[in-house]
Amino acid sequence: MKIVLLAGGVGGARFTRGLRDLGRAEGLDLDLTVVVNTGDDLWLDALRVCPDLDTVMYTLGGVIGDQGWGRAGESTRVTAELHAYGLGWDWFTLGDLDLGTHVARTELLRSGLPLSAVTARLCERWQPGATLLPMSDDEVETWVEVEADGEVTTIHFEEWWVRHRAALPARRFLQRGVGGSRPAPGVLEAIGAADLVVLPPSNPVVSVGTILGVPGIRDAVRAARAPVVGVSPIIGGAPVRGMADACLTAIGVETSARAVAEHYGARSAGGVLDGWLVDDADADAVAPVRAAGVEARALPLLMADEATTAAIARAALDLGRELAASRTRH
Ligand code: FO1
Repeated sequence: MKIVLLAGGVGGARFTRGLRDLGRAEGLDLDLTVVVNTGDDLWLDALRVCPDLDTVMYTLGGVIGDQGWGRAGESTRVTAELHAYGLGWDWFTLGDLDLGTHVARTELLRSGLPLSAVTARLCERWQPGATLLPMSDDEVETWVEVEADGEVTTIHFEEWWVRHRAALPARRFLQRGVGGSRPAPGVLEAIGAADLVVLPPSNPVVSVGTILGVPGIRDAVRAARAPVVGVSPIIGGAPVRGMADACLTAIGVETSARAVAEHYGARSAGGVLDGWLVDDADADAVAPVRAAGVEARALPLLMADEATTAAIARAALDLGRELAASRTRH
């Protein structure tokens, strides 16, 4: 069964790990492709840093740090040296092991390889059990237009997210370079060949939204023969982690499981969704989401442990199967 996931960082990575492990545990023949957001990417200390690609790669490779990014068992001697020279961002930690990845990636990029080939090369070491594809080989960066001291400026997403903890009200998100960007090789083909497309509980604005903003990807998802099932990143009116609420507010979307489903839109009404999973706390969203043309189910969505995560992955597979069956009946 070919499954394509459009993922950002922690939520998307953890869900994908749960789906992979469910497949292994139950002997399901899952062929997973993760199309990963690269809008968080940045040049720092002359190195290309790809936060979401690394979070997915490290999580599936079993070496993710406890905080959900970077490496387990990390040290920060090199970054301390860089800060001593007044280089880098003193509020953004590049661990020593993590720097190994950034140096390797930058070397491979400078040798002329596209990001998709570099990602495949790095994954040879980590054996993630899924194919990782950047959404594009072209540089696309999310910048945030903010107003500080009465002055409007734009800062890189990571500065807004990490330095300011998304506390500076975002006026707009700008995906620099997205207009001329193309889907990375294999992205459109994977979506077209999929038996199921999943929007895991990643940030709907700056992760999934950025992926869908690459010319061609939204249309490919809308045209997919596979059902498209999303998992709400909002439980009980709040994001599970991160600051997706600050992002949703910035684009005028209410922070609720229902509003995010409506933001993605029903495929039958010009959007991308056929199915939507909400937490039991948001069971009251099921009826209105169904009324909007998206089949919905309520179940525990907090990925607190492997068993719960597996149950959510199972629910996504089941809903996808039901949607596929109902579509063939029409
Ligand atoms: N997040 C933080 O809150 N503080 C950091 O110092 C930090 C460093 C960092 C380094 C590499 C990397 O891949 C991710 C890092 N992150 C850090 C997380 C990052 O902000 C998120 O992974 C995504 O960009 C948002 O989903």
